Amino acid sequence: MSDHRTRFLQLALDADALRFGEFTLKSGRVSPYFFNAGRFDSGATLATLAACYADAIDAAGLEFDLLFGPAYKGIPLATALACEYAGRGRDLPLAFNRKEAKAHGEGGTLIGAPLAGRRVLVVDDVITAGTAIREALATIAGAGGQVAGIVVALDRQEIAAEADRRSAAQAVAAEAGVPVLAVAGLADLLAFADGNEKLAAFRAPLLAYRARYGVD
Ligand code: OMP
Repeated sequence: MSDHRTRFLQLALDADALRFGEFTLKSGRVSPYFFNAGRFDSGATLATLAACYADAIDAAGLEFDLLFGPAYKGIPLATALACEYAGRGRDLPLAFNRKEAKAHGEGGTLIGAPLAGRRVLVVDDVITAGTAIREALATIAGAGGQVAGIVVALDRQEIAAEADRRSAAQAVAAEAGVPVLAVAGLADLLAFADGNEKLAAFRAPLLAYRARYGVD
């Protein structure tokens, strides 16, 4: 497993961003694990996380010229990533949206650098069925941006529906014609759990969940 995957999974465990038990997802599925990116709640954890994102993006060789963080969880993630790239000598424009349009002041739902004519990299926390990502793609298209790719910390690698055995990430990538990258996926989590005594008890429920909802 590549270094940024292991670093990310260890960080997520240490920050309690990755938890095991019984969780009902947005899709209604009951999952034995949950990833809560809201737990990356300090400067140091966000900086470490951003370095993992940047390593995953650079390893994929993706080309883009603006970072977009969908509200809400994508906002600190894209911001931290912009700071990480600045530290690596690349000053990238940054934009994000608000969920409720503002009727006064500057108005609208978009904040930050203009998207028009730019190759946009969407930075979000997790992809399950792809609903949140599809909303972000519509926002970017509406603002005249060109989506260059999507990066999430965790790809849960789940089928979107019984009729379509592709993962949501695969379906979104095909629809949008751009890569969907992840720092780590469920397969990496299982490999990580293999060598980790504390996670040994969670392996069986994770495998059962993957057998039910995971990509083939
Ligand atoms: P999709 O829109 O189905 O891709 O799910 C992404 C959203 O699900 C995230 O933005 C979260 O609101 C939520 N979520 C998590 O945060 N962590 C998980 O491990 C799973 C989910 C989820 O509900 O599927």
